[in-house]
Amino acid sequence: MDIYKINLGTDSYTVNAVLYSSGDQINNVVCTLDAIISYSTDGVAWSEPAYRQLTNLTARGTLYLKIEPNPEGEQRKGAYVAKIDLLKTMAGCSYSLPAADKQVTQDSGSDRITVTTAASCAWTATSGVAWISLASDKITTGSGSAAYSYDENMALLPRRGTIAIAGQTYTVTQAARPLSPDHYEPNNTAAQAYLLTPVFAQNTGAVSISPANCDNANDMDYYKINLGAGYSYTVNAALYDKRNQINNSNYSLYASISYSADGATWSAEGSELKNLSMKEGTLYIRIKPHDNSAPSESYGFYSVKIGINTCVYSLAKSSAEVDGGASSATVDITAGASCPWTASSNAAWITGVNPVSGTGNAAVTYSVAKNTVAERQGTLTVAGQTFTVTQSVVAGFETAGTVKIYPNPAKDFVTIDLSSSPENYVSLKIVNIVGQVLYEWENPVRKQEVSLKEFSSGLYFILLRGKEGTTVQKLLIE
Ligand SMILES: [Ca+2]
Repeated sequence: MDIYKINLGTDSYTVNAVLYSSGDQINNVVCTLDAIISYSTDGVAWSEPAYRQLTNLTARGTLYLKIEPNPEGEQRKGAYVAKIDLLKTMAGCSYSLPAADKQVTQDSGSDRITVTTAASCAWTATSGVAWISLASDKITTGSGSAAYSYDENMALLPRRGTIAIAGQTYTVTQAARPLSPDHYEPNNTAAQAYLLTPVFAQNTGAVSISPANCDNANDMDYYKINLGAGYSYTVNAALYDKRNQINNSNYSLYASISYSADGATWSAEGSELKNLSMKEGTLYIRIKPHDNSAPSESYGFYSVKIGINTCVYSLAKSSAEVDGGASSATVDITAGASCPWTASSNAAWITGVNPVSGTGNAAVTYSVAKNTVAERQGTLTVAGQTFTVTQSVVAGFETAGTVKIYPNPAKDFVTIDLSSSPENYVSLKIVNIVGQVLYEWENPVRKQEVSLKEFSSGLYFILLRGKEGTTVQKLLIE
């Protein structure tokens, strides 16, 4: 628990403290703690706790405020915000307000409260509930008015909120939302599914279902979206209901959502649709009561917010040229944040593709093996596109691809095998690093074992002279 104190001195103050906690927001800060607030004038005896507001306390001396987790709350740790208004009591000030009980409809709206007082008399207004917001928290001096707005009531019961204003309590009563079949009805089967038409801006589409309801425990609501040909899609749907409120809403239905690509086979029921990968065709969405035997939450209002990304994938380039040595390289994918892709090699010499799948922008790494034979091409399939790798042959002395020389490094002898080489060579020479010829074989064919007993250890070159030129292979003698 957190205890704060304010030293007020000998003057008398009117104090209003507003607590923002879970489900409640101030300036787009989402407070996560389910909290209560109480006060004390001596730090020993505490008031009954309030969930939202301490209204129009009269205090002097030291005022203590205590904020602690609601012992019956679901979120017993987290963040909160409290705002405290202190207004010095001014002798001779009286404030007159209109009739203190305002009736409003279930829809959102706004109004203002007029306060009449003497020119030197100050006053403030604070809301006691999350669904009523004051336009300003400034102190007004003299007559004036306090503008406020209220959210729509999505529940089947009326609700009552208070505004502490000029030392008085003003009450706003908001009507219940009558439960009758919503404007999407009849949509009780897949065949009757209500066609939603998302509005697209570039690659992102959005559509909302609101206000909607299950008007009885057996009401199932079907919707559909046509996804055009030529693209793949990622679909997300947030379901707002009794367990997942948004912006101080008070939906009363506890709902579940599922989807189908054919209107017949349905996914498991859940609380949202997350990153569905869809092809062209019809996406069906179904909302129904989570538990149709649960009294009080098996019917009522909900809303759904659907976002669709048309997945377009591009690669930074469509091909790469690499040299003959073993190496690694990357290819950059550009894709929407939730758009899934895969990457794989179509060539045995291109390996180590990493990562092999992902979503959104990424760099995919691949490795190529050393190429001693001839220039070659292979492909990767990355995000559905073909990426071509052209690899040259290793340069220099390692080009005698079809000539087998083993062991290498060699010790007492080396076997030179030309039997699988298509070329007829003129000569084969073993030379040391200064070019001295230490072994020569005229018109070499098939296979020869060469004794290395006379060779000291070190690096040598095997020169194979053919009709087109000379190739070189290194030989290491241990
Ligand atoms: Ca319905």
